[in-house]
Amino acid sequence: MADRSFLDWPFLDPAHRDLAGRLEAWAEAEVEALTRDHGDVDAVCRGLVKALGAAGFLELTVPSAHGGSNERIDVRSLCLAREILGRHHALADFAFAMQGLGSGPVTLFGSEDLKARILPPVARGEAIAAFALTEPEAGSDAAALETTATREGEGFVLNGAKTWISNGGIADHYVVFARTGEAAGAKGLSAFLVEADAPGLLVTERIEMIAPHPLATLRFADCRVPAANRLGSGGDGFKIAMATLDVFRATVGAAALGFARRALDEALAWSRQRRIFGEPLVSLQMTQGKIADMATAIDAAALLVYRAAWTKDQGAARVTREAAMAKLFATEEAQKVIDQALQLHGGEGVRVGRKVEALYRDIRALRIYEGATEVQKLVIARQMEQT
Ligand code: COS
Repeated sequence: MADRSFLDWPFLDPAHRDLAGRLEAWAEAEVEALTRDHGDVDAVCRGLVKALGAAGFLELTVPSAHGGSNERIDVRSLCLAREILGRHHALADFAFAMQGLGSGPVTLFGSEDLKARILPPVARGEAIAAFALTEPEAGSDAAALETTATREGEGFVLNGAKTWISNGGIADHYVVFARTGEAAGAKGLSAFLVEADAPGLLVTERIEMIAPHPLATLRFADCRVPAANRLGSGGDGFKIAMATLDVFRATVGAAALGFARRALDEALAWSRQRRIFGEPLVSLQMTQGKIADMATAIDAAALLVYRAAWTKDQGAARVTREAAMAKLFATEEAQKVIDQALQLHGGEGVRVGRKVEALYRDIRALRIYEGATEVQKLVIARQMEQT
């Protein structure tokens, strides 16, 4: 059982401890069966969204005015949920997280009508959400995106391509960022809610990953979107994307933390029962050194993650620096922790089907998506220049 002493830290309230207990019990009972069949990753993710919705946990991803559990999205709850679900299975974390990221721009910047229409089904697990920012030629440099949205009559017409879109192909709607041209660069973008069945929206490629999850390339070919589906004002798109990422980046760190805690658990269990040179592997000082490094990295990452989440929950307008630090450190350290856990397993660590082997693949994308490690460093350095 993973260390739970962090639940007593002052960053968390009794409601968080209650949530952790309920979600842990649910995950223990449900996640294994829900993730067993890996032949059809789309079906697994649909099933997870449905089950998480039915159990009420997706209510954490939207505000209470629209079917959620807290008045404002509580970032500490999102982090706890991602950490716990991630410790059980990467896809359980993925299914949960995308409901938040995919609907986050609507929560933060949508009109009342759009929120009332979009958010309750997301919270019930009856609609699957997605966030479409990245393009073939605009990843880390998000402001370079080229998809266009042109005003035509009562709406907008979208043309262009998006790629690496999580939930692409199974989502019911996408928040799409496009160039509307109010100004050059970052100031000329807008955000739109696009229904998956909008004519002109095509899924052109499904992308296979080292740790599979639904992922696609989308094409917009004269795709018409009603003006009422625009989030915020024209030209606000980049700020909407960045403000949404401010909320969700710390939660990526939390997912990494969940993976790392699981790796440490696996390493401890293995090294207690594996005998080497006539004694348990865990008795070797070299093993103890690894375990100490892993446990310390995990606590340090947890402190950064819950510091960022707490700061946002206290009402900070921006947590750009805190969230970037949490994501950067927690994902990088989780990679090292998992690598150490795998190393302790010896040959068994690279056997397909071993949990550490899956974690080794699961963690890799987290150092890249929602702002690669190098982007987080850029963001942190820029923030330091402003202090
Ligand atoms: N919240 C609100 N506004 C923000 C913001 C934030 N976190 N970050 C930037 N902005 C605003 C800035 O304040 C600026 O507006 P003003 O000139 O009015 O102040 C505007 O947005 C442009 O910001 P900036 O000049 O920093 O833009 P850059 O193009 O230089 O941004 C980075 C560079 C690398 C920080 C940005 O492109 C980025 O985060 N890239 C990674 C994208 C990403 O995470 N992709 C993954 C997609 S999800 S899988």
